[in-house]
Amino acid sequence: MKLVTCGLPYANGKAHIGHLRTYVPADVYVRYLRLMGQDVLFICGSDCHGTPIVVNAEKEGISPKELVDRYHEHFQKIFRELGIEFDFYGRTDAEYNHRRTQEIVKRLIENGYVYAKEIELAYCPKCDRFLPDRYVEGICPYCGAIARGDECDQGCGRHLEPGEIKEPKCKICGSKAEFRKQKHYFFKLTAFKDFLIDYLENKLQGTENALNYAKQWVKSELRDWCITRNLEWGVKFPGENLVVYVWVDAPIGYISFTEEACKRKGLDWKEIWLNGEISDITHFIGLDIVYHHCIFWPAMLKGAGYSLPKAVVASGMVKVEGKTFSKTRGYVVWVEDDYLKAGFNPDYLRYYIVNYTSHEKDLNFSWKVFRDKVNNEIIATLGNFIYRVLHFAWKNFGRIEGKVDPAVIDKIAEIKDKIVSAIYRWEFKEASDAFMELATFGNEFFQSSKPWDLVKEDRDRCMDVLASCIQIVKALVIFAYPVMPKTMSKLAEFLGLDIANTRLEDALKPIESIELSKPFLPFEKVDDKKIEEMERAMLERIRKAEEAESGKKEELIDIKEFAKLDIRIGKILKAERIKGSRKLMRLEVDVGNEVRQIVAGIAEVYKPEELVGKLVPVLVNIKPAKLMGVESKGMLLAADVNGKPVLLHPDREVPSGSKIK
Ligand code: B3M
Ligand code: ZN
Repeated sequence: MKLVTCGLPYANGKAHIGHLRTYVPADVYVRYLRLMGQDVLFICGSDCHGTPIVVNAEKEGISPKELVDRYHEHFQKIFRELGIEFDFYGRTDAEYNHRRTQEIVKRLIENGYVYAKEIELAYCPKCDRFLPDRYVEGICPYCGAIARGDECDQGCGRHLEPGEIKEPKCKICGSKAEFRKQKHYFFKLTAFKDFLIDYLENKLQGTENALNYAKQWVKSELRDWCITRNLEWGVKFPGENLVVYVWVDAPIGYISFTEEACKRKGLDWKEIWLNGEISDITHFIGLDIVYHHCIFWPAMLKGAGYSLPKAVVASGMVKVEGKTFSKTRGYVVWVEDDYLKAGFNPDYLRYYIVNYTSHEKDLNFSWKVFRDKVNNEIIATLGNFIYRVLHFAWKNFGRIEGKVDPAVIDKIAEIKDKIVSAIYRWEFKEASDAFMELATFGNEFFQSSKPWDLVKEDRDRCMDVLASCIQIVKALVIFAYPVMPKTMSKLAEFLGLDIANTRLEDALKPIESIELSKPFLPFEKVDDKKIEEMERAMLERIRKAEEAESGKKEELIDIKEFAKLDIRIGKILKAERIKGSRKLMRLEVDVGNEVRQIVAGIAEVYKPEELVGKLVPVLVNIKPAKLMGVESKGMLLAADVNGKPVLLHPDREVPSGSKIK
């Protein structure tokens, strides 16, 4: 038995095209394997724990469970509609996953791979709580970008350990967090270095993108992982008032879901997960969670004595209309609200995802490309051939009994081999290009055989040509079924083919005799108006997102807030450069009732001698700061012209200390 899994979606928001980028190819893979006669178990489930879920539930004023229930339903519905058929779709907050997680954590403790350590954690004094993961925002200690507590998501992408983040702020109330000590538990990832190097270099298979990243990381930066968190929602860590980190119980879902699936099918899950060193397990994931699957997860399995996965297949990232995928900026395609509600055939999107580019590369979704791929490839090449053949044969004969051209069988065999080879290399584009090649071959065969002439001149010969063409149709239905299951199963039914019990090699078995009824058009064209509508909706969303973004920056304030600024006209009495700084100037400024020392970043533009005697506006009630070790009590106001300051002066002589209102 082979196990195929997909990364578990967080039950935290709706399904979008980024999810499908992993789930569709995985489903296609499983369907092809089954057509090759393999026994496959295909599982997935909702990832129900972690701070994003707790934070979002809190925002909506509902319980985490209520939030999770909602999106768990949603994902199941989306998968059903897109023909992504898991044998079992579980959830990580279910009893079976709590049980398996606790069992594995206990084993890791028994085996000496977990230790306690006192660490300094971000703590919000105002909310009176510790701030795990996404409860805290601050600065990445590695690259200086703004980062979340557990991940530098906008900068270098590194995983951040609790306590690592700099300048932490509470995400709930916005106050400055402090650091407090608390005992937490760590998984000794560093103890697995040699094991991981060997596993990654000699045993693990999968796409190059995943393997290459993992090999680099394991050599450069392996650190022990803190596996406990201060939360209520999650799987309890034995003997403590803590839960395990979501990345502990989420992958363990792969095991507990297998158990549940096997229970229902009368199979033994241990044959997969407790079956010697490497087991026939393939994980389909997104490129952003390679570290978790190629490093953390195998170490955990090894430490607890479970079998290891055989392959990790990582899909490239998604772009939308050429721009980096982003939900907040509007560059997203929501599966339900954008795609399904518009009434498009789900098979079109499946084909697009699989056929746009190789699995490892970035996929760009564009509505115009979508239209072209549907109209020029699916319909013009594949659909047309199928319909033309079936319609012609039905209209002129009804029953087809003829001799299939051996060259046609050879071509089908060649295409079948191409598909098999591509699938074993996770090259889904190659597999789908192969059946399109067969459709092109079919079109040419039909065209050059001129059955419309033969039907008048030589009906037997015409019958043979049609038998060959229908043979190609049958092969196409079988070969394209994994990519377009909805349409192809309808066509299979039309041909009297039991697709659930069909094998790829059945495409080679000559059809002896077939009785046809009136065929249907397998595909519907995508029209330009509809595409324009989709584009307009997307642009509108992007515009709104931009507006919301700039609205945030240009927040309106009232006069009371402005009145808090104490801005006065000051007279510069003295100016000198600060040693060691190109930009900074030390000024002595008379602001009316006192002379202030102010440091201003104007030395690149102004000379000290041209400043003395000048009148300038100064913000006097700004908190004092030290710049290059020199205290500054006040801020000079200036116009910013391409990053360079231009000083402002009153229109006529005014007394220093004049207030600006
Ligand atoms: N829930 C989703 C992600 O980070 C995360 C995957 C878990 S797989 C065990 O893409
Ligand atoms: Zn960073």
